[in-house]
Amino acid sequence: MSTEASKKAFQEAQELIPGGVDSPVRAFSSVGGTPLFIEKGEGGYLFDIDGNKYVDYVQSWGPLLFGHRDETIENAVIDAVKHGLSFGAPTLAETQLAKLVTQFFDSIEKVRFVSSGTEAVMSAIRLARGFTGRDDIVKFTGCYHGHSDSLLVQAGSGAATFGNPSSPGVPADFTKHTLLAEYNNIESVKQCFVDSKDIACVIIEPIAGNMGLVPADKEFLHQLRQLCDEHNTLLIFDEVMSGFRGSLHGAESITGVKPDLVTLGKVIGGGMPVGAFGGRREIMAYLSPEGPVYQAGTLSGNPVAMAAGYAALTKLKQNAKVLDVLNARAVRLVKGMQAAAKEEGITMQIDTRGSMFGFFFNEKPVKNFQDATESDAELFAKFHAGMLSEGFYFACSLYETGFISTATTDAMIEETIEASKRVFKAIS
Ligand code: KE4
Repeated sequence: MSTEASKKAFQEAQELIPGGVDSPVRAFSSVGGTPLFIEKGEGGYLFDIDGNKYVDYVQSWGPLLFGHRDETIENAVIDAVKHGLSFGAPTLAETQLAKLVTQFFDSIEKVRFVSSGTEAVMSAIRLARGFTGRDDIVKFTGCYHGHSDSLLVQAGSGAATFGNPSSPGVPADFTKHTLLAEYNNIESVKQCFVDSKDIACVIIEPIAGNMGLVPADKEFLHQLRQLCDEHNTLLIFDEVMSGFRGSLHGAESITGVKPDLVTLGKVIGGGMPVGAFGGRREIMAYLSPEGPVYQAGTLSGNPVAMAAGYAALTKLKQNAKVLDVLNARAVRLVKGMQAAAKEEGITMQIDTRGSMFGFFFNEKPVKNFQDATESDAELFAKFHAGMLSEGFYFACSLYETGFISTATTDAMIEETIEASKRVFKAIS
């Protein structure tokens, strides 16, 4: 399999774009090798500019629940484009998508659309601070909520829960209001409420997908809800990745824990740039122009993006069991690969939620970020490279999640398992 054209394209791109990519994870830094430059996608397949074909388990990091070039979504976009690309004025498309989103999520009574998950989370945090009149927020180590300043935080020194910037360019002042807790550890959250009496919100990925796939324990989420209620602190579920991927009606529908605000993205844009945040009517009423908390965006609610998202969610509304079907395939895939790994003496921790799947090369179950960091990253890199050479495109970091789309056939799953047998034999 030649990737000469990608190698040449990557060199050229690096002259003009930092790292040759427009988002860091795409650079293959943690797995090595050259990122593939993609020519096109068709159904469950990606094709690179060298003409190689891959079964796609990344699906643009989640948005493409219906695979590449889904006919319904593509036609909706083409029709929308023929009416114009953008108006900067309200359109019926926004109200239509808002109606669908609020129908799917009980906790979302009103919603605001933006152009990315980062923008959705940044805005939801500002709204929570404005609504409560408090400044501090709590996030969990290992959860990723986009790249807004107050969320680019790493654990502070020692037992202190207050975070430090995880990136240059973020002033310490911008992160001194961000406290860090440990995922699935309610005692660490209680400590935050000791260290601060001014917590506006706790934000969590209820099905974490950015430390690998690590779902929160149901009991932990119930305790989190109770703790937030005791302190009049808002609970924000960041479902930018897990929304419509882990469940159709939100993590609240599988855990029984109702958040105050939810952030969404990816699937709700059908592959086009859409983010959203929504929640209780009384909270959303604080958002400009109805309320005092400012938030805005030139391309927010873009009619072409709304059309793609509406087509995608309408397909979901017509196919309520789709995630059950995709979960069966996800389970088959990870169990098949786990068995293949075991044949070669390799231990693989596996998990799935809906159309999401994850695995770690780790001797023990992964319950938080610390556990995830103890996984074998070197073996992951070898697995990734081996599967790529066999024509299977997995996420290029062990801290990501894999996805099954409606275009990922049973045959593809079986071919993937067979290829993994060859790869595990080669790398063990
Ligand atoms: P975006 O700004 O990338 O649209 O969304 C940020 C975001 C917010 N919240 C969660 C739970 C997310 O997973 C994300 C983005 N996810 C990553 C994949 N792990 C996007 C891929 C990338 O950064 O290129």
